Amino acid sequence: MCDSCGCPSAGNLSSSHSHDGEGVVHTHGTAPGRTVDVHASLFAANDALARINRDHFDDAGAVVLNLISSPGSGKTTLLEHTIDALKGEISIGVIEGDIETERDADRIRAKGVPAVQLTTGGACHLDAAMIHRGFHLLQKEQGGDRIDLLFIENVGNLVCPATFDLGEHERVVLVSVPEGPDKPAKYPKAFTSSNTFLITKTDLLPYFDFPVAEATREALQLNPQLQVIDLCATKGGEGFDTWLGYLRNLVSQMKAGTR
Ligand SMILES: Nc1nc2c(ncn2[C@@H]2O[C@H](COP(=O)(O)OP(=O)(O)OP(=O)(O)O)[C@@H](O)[C@H]2O)c(=O)[nH]1
Ligand SMILES: [Mg+2]
Ligand SMILES: [Zn+2]
Ligand SMILES: [Zn+2]
Repeated sequence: MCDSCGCPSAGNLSSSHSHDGEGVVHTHGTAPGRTVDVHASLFAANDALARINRDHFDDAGAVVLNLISSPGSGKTTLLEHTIDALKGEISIGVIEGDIETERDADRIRAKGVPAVQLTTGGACHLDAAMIHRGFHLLQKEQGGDRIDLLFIENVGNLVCPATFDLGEHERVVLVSVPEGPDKPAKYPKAFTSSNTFLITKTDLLPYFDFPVAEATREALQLNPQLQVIDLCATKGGEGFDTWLGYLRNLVSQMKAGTR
């Protein structure tokens, strides 16, 4: 998938070798058994920067969530409605990741919340270095005002973003009802590496074959620690309230120093 970023992908792998997803990638055209450990250092460098990011976030007292999903699962829409619901209560900032355009950051700014748009120019994920830059830009834009809750909206992609630690405190994976219930089984790393699984666009359940209980069961089989919330961002309701409660709880824990 990812020629520009060199993430582990089927195209990089020899079919005769397994791949652990941790950065050991086989080169094209080499004889079976010859491997080049070209990505271990890339991931080690990313992880080192992610630790620095986490220290920055802790020092600033900001809880940071990394949202990952396929394109169009409803990440920005969820943020827009979350901002509306928490305005005046929790100070929010957003770092947006896309391959091109400022559009998602513009949508967030239209809600009166500071946003930094990172455009990757081709790479299909954000990495810790981009977030380090983005966080300092956001702090500058805030002019020293505190951010309690920082959302990172990753590039729409269920594969590469799961492999890059950004230094976030919580990783949230979204699957929308029209995408189908088989995504946990097909894209396991996104679910094994996440804390929370949001099933979005539940207003569309009458029109799609999406057994929520089955998708939840498959996700929990992969990761029993996952918190699963099904919600509709646009119409609100019980699931959306659960999401807001989850965010409020994270912010309270951060302020109390219990996380
Ligand atoms: N019916 C319904 N549509 C929704 C809901 N949430 C988002 N949408 C629609 O889904 C489409 C994509 O929403 P976005 O929020 O832009 O999705 P995204 O995940 O941010 O997309 P990328 O940034 O491109 O990855 C838009 O047309 C939204 O109006 C929902 O709860 N119900
Ligand atoms: Mg978006
Ligand atoms: Zn990538
Ligand atoms: Zn720094």
